[in-house]
Amino acid sequence: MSVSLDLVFSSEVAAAIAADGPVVALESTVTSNLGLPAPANAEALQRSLAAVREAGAVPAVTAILDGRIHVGVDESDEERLLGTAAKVAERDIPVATAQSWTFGATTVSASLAIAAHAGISVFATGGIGGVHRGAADTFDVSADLGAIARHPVATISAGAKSFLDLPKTLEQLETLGVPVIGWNCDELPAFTARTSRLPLTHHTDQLDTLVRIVASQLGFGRGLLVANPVPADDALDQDVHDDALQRALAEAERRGVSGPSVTPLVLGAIADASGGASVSANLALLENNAVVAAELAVALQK
Ligand code: PSU
Ligand code: MN
Repeated sequence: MSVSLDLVFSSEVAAAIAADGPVVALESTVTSNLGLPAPANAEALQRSLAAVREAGAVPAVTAILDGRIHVGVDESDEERLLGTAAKVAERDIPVATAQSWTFGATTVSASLAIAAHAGISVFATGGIGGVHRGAADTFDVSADLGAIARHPVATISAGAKSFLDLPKTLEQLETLGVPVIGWNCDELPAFTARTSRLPLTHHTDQLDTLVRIVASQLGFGRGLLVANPVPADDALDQDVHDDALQRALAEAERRGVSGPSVTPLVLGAIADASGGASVSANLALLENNAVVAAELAVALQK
């Protein structure tokens, strides 16, 4: 048994990498049954793919399909990305491949591990995982944070998911040595809200500055977070959000969920409690992050 990783590239991604062209990695949890409800999941996928292509880059959705690690998914397999999945964080990848999981949906941490291995420098998602509320007791801190620190890939997100403990998430990112760069903002965005009111140490609105920051950090073999707020017109009304969040957290507690099940359950409960308003904000921020990621990938390549 040789020790090596077998990556399956879509034809589009293989061609882009061979030509040293711009590529943007995307996760597959958000479009699976663990992420957005149908048919918003299909819309999220198509809007993200189109946004990356329109900005001149090639999208590389990462996923485990029939036990193989895909970097970019050919159109004939796109439908599978909307189906029932097992959640695959970075540590689950070797098991998902060895046991030939039908559809392992990659989280941020798994996508970053795969992107780094494939030589892709930019990754877009919606909102990263982070330190959960109550983490002082549960120790529940998303593997996303360590993966962002460790892998030489720039992550573009609308900050971290709003149901997390955002001050502790920022502290943890600092501890891990992750630069958090506000893109056109100087406070940490809160996923479907434009701001958490938590100030960021670093920000820029200049693409050439962002490119130099990313190139420098990736040069150290490490990653960083680019925090890109949801477009103002698409942000979820703050009162609707806060009310939905309270109900979602109560639901999670009542159901007694823990571990990897927390994020999908709370996001689903916020969608229900906000009458679907969180879903349209989620679609807009995913697309917006894909655009910025593609612009960054194109500029990095120059
Ligand atoms: N978006 C969703 N549902 C999810 C996630 C995103 O609608 O489950 C995923 C992301 O892929 C993120 C992960 O990386 O949740 C974080 O999960 P955890 O808190 O278990 O680390
Ligand atoms: Mn967790």
